[in-house]
Amino acid sequence: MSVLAYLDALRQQLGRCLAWLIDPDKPPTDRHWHRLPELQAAGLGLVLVGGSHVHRAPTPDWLAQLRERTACPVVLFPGSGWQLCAGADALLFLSLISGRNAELLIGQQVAAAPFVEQLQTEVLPTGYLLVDGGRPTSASYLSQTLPLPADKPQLARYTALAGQYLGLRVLYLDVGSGAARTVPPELVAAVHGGTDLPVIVGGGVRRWAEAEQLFTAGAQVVVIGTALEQGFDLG
Ligand code: 1GP
Repeated sequence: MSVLAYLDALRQQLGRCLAWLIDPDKPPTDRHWHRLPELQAAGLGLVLVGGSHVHRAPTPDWLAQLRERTACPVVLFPGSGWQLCAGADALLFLSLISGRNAELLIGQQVAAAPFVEQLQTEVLPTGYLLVDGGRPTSASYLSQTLPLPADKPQLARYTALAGQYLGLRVLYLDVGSGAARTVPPELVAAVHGGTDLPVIVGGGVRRWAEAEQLFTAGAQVVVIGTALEQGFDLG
């Protein structure tokens, strides 16, 4: 099954899964691998690799090891074209549709297209919506874009709907890594209820209860990165 078919099936069947975001600058250690069974029992369904501010691209060897150890699809989440690497199951081909920075809407995508063509990896056309998470993050600073206001769920919904009309197949709502708060569940609900696309939500999730709220609001995938580096509490 393709990763897109998997995400579409989650959307249609009201399914949900956790995604573990791995920063290639901080590859997993034994401490993380020991927690893998627990994460899998909690519904780990995807492993994302990448980020907006990383210094090291993944390597094909490293991705191969990851695929051997997890059994979940390994999906690239590249903050820029130089993070592209062969050997993943799929690639989130991102366009920052909440912003008005032409480079991140279409410019870098044009530059990356010849490399993506060579990867022979499933491409997931993904609308990336940066939402205000209470303080500037690497994603907001580096993208030089204004995040969507967290208290304007309809604005987020219409942004997502425009992405759907443009042909995007996946939505990623993000407050950015290490944000002070998560995407508000009301905003997730507006986007989920107002579009037909699978919704990935990430940024600032530190407790299981927060992930549960986002799932209940309509997220198909909740991403956890920083908190897993620091010992996310699944209890
Ligand atoms: C960031 O959505 C991801 O792009 C995950 O954020 O590191 O805060 O979990 P955290």
